[in-house]
Amino acid sequence: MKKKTGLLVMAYGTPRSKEEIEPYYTHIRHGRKPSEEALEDLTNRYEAIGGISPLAKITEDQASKLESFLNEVVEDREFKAYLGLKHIDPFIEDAVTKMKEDGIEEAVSIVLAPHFSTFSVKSYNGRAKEESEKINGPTIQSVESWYKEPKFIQYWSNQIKKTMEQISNPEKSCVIFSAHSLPEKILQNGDPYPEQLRETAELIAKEAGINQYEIGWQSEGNTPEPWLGPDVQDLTRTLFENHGYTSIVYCPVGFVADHLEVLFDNDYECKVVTDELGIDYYRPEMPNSKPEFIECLATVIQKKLAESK
Ligand code: FEC
Repeated sequence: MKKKTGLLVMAYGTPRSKEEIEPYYTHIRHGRKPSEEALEDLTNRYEAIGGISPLAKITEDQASKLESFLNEVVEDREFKAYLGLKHIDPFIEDAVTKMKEDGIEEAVSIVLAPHFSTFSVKSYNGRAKEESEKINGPTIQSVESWYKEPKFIQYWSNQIKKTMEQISNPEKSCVIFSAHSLPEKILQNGDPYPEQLRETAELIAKEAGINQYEIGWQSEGNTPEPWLGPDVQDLTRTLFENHGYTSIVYCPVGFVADHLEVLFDNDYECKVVTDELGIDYYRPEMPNSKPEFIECLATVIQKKLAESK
């Protein structure tokens, strides 16, 4: 008999309509309503990428394809996927409750973000475990990070190689690997986030055979405290001034889907800078639910489950 296994897929979440932008933003701000001005600014950014983000659909697709793939390749388990979101329903807690209602006793969880940080993955996993303990729910084995999974490295190195073929003088190009910035205070407690991004970048660069690459941070929050830098836009200017690069290849490897932080912060904001400098902008395709990425996530899950055998 196959062992029924809950597959808890956790992700950031996004508003599914214009009306949901305010409650979503309020949740991100820990319950504090955004000002009219901040709300308008965010609404305008969603407008600029087509009204709402494609993220909701992509996340659902990633979860259901991962469930199907795992059910094809793992013989002794029957996986059922549950989507648990950080800032909008179905929340992480809802997913854990649903697993319990469905009689799931054992689950494995993964966050759709490769790098661990106390701000992100730790809080996703913590919320899932806390809810499960509260309701005497399923035991959850949580993947903590998967930033150096060879299939993930392979995905991005293939994308970079493909992009480089489109560039007429690749020797004058530079790749920027980036992730979402976080407040600098995370460093005080030795958060591994920046080091993990550096490792991802080194592994991809090696596999893709590129020497000119840098690490940047993007999408920083609107607060007075210092955030991890350099910001990708500032970095673009510095690289141009110091090296005269004629094209920049943006690889937002801290994200796994087309969403606001990529479609606006990279494809619009970074492109404004490259246009101003008169250089070329490239941004390889995001993993979304491409088969090779689903296979990558499945491998990460299988490795996690093998640890407890
Ligand atoms: O709707 C979409 O298409 C985009 C969804 C989205 C993703 C995402 C990923 C990450 N964030 C991370 C950290 C922070 C911190 C703050 C923060 C703020 C926002 C705001 C929006 C937003 N984030 Fe996000 N993030 C996405 C969307 N994020 C909208 C609010 C407006 C703005 O600042 O732009 C600051 C919160 C605060 O004030 O306390 C910190 C991290 C990730 C990547 C890991 C993950 O996916 O969990 C880290 C997708």
